[in-house]
Amino acid sequence: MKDALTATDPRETAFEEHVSADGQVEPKDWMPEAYRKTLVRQISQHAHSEIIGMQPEGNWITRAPSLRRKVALIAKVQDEAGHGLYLYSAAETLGASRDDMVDALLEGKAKYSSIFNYPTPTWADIGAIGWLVDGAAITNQVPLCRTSYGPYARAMVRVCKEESFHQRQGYEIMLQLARGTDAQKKMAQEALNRWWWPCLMMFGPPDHDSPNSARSMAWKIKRHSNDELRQRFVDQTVPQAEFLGLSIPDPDLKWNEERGHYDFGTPPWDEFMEVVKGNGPCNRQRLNARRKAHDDGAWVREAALAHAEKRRERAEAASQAA
Ligand code: BYC
Repeated sequence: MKDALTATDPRETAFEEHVSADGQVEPKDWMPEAYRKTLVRQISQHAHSEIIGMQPEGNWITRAPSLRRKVALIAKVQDEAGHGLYLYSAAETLGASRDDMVDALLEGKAKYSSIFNYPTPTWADIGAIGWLVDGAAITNQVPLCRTSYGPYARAMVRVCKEESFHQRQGYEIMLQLARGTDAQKKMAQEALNRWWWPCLMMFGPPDHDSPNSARSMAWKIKRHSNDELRQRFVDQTVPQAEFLGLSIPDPDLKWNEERGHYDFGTPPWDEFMEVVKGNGPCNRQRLNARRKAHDDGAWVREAALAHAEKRRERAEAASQAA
């Protein structure tokens, strides 16, 4: 990959200047191949995360404790399917094929967010996902509304609006449990204990171990580094946990007056590496469920193709008759 400073192709120089001046890039604009590839990588991983991310919560739809909770959860999981579809479409504007992206996921070759490989043993886990996982997703995705690639930025605007409803429904579940019986409060605390560190690791490896960050930030695909966003998440979440009366499971968590931020402990990065390699608690289960859903949906794809073919034939016959 050519570095921005040594770019000699005038189109590349113009591209770098455009992006540096906060210009947006649209599908038909010229772009360096490495920029296109980086975007396809990030956007397709993001799409896969939304699609796999339906599973940990989807398996609670039949067990939601009231009709109101069930309706909200169904809507949330449907929103995630929609987010996956906008994102696959955004990647398609870069020339990526949807079939190739889906095959890569089903074959276990594509990455998706580590967070969705953890189990949801209790109803409080659904609260914790909404509060923490969607909270982390918002922290990461609000800056992506200003990412340099137009279709990705526009998809993020709608995604973030929906994520903020998801986050509030999760926090409301936690609030109710935290103000409930001792057993409910214990369930909420245990869910927070399970999700805290995996959520901090959602932001990706530390900056010094993040091979893609420097290039993606120079191209304004990423607007903030992994560590900056992780810190922002900790700073905004600690007061929310205090309001719930729950404790964050980190003995090193402490307000640092001088920095104006919370200091916090080191996430278990060995665990992160294992989860990303496919050895997390639920990786196999998640991929198998996705493969089964894909196979079960074969008839829908066939029916849609047959319908499209019929419409094409009818339109052709009508144009010949005219
Ligand atoms: N899990 O150089 P780095 C959601 C990979 S959806 C797995 O820092 P980058 C939600 C990374 O891909 C959540 N892998 O990478 C959905 C790279 O591998 P490759 C998803 C991870 O791209 C439903 C390698 O590690 N959000 O929130 O500069 C319900 C080195 O990392 C992870 C997005 O996708 C991880 N956590 O930065 C509720 C947002 N972290 O490709 C919620 C968009 C890193 O070199 N994506 N890796 O083999 C991003 O902002 C960036 O891609 C990341 C990583 C910050 C995630």
